[in-house]
Amino acid sequence: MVFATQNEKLNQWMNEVLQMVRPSDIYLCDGSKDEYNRMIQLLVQSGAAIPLSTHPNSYLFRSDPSDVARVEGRTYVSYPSREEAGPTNNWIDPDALKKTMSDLYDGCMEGRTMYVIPFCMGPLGSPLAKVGVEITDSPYVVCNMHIMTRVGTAALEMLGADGEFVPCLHSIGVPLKEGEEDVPWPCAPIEKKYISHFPDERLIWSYGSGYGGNALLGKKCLALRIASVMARDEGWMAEHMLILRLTNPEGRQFHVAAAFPSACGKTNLAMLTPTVEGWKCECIGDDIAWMKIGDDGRLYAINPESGFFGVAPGTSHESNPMAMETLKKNTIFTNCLLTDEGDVWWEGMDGDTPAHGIDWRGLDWTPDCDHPGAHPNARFTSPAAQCPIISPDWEKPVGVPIDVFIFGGRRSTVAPLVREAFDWDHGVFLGTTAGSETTAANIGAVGKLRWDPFAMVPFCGYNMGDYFQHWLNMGDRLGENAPRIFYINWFRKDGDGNFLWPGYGENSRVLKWMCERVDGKAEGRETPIGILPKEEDLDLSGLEMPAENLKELLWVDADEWRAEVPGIEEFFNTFGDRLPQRLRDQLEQLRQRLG
Ligand code: GTP
Ligand code: SPV
Ligand code: MN
Repeated sequence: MVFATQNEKLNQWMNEVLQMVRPSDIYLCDGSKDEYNRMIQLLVQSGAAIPLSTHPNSYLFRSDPSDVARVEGRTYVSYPSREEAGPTNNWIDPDALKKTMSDLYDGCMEGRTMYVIPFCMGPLGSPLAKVGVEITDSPYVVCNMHIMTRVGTAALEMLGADGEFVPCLHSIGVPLKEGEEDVPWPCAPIEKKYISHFPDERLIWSYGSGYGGNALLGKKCLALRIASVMARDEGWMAEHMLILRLTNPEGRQFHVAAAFPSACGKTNLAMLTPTVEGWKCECIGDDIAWMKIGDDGRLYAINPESGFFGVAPGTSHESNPMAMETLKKNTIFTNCLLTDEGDVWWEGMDGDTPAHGIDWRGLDWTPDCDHPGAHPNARFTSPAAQCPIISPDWEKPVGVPIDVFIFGGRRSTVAPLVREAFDWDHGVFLGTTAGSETTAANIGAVGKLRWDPFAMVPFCGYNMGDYFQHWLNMGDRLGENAPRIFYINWFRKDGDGNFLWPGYGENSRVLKWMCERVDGKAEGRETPIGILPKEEDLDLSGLEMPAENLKELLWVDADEWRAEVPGIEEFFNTFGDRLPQRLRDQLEQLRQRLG
């Protein structure tokens, strides 16, 4: 052992890994700026990082074309019994999976440095925070973890001599033999990639990918898949949700947590610039919420992360000015286009399209190329503290009290702009039956409608039938203090394929209606699928929108909804007797309301 920490369990685990992966060097991260800069310099020298002339202390990386997004097809939740993983997760028996992966890990860090990254998810000292330790052979991962989590000495201090941590083992899976040349983005072929979770042991093993949620193990692996299991066992919630604070013209604050599937608008909503007069938005988090019932019986949320790993394409001064400000400096860009001026560019950015650039694959690109210059899942990694509208309370250890939950997804038809659930059980039913068209955030087909309950299908670490029950249980415990539940769809399209709703900052109009509902100031209109705003309930002042668009956005077509019911029933049946009866009852009630 080259070094040891105060924590015996950690020392033991580091030793085990060391013997298995056999690196040429080992390094314990302290989390300092100096360490970050040294690591980046290493990456610049190797050619993996390209310094940008337009953004101070910012760098562009290009991944291998096979390693551009999460790989849900290679992501496993491993329990002794398949039943515990449930129908929405890939499953391999833990002994078999460990055997396969141990063989892959055997000597996998030869010729490389093994970095040990102690990190904290959640504000340091928060009663909701959890410590993890990631071991990786990717300096790119180290730099990203520096931004996305609280890395280093402070996390080790929190861990102390006998604290608990989640061990997160990561390797890109490309040992370097003596004299062998490295490539800018080493990774293993798809069939050797494994993103594995052993929830009973609170253990994560990831192999073969260097990208995003496959490799930054504090994010989806720890803060969602493993944390969802801890949350079930300990009586709290770990959700794929943004957190924001709205303040109305009278100064009353509302806290909103919203779950949309990947690349469906969380970062955009979290940094909303309201277009309705007098309303203010502050950002608390853009991807993950950990929530616990406080002493006053209300539900309090923290953001376990400290940075944004945001989708670049579509981000502009027009759509998300606060994100554009956030990423001006100290940012890592991955798979964007490099302009001839040394700037980054992506599709959907405002201003002129560059006449020439180097695309995300490293090839010459001009606007008449038949492929995008930036990969559709190109991302920026930026410190949350740099967001101009980050809430002064974003690191408050106890979190913020949630008033409103929003579920939603990307559906070009059927689902209206917004509706409110009749009550908690109906809200859980809406979350359970969330459907969305797939996006580039996962490797696979894009634009295919799939069920994505609570936007958690890729991220729930146990049988989702039990997860639905956990939601019902939380509602029972919260009672009168439970947040109100809404369901939105910003993505409904007209016959020509144009979005009917302008979206982005204009979404504040919908949020305003929700807050008025919470305050008992807006009446609404009962329909079989929930409470919708009457046309005049939405504040549309200053918005130019054809009247027929609004009609269509708030239209509930009973025939279309009746046609949804058998699909829901079929989906429910995949959970067998793990599906709570209360949700079957909800489906029956919907059927009856539809007549
Ligand atoms: P993950 O980081 O993958 O979890 O995604 P996310 O949910 O944070 O999605 P994000 O906010 O990055 O949005 C992804 C895409 O949706 C971008 O291309 C946005 O431009 C687009 N988008 C976001 N909000 C809206 C909206 O209100 N209307 C429309 N039409 N598009 C939107
Ligand atoms: C998502 O896909 O939901 C993301 C990006 O937030 S990743 O970190 O790659 O999972
Ligand atoms: Mn996400």
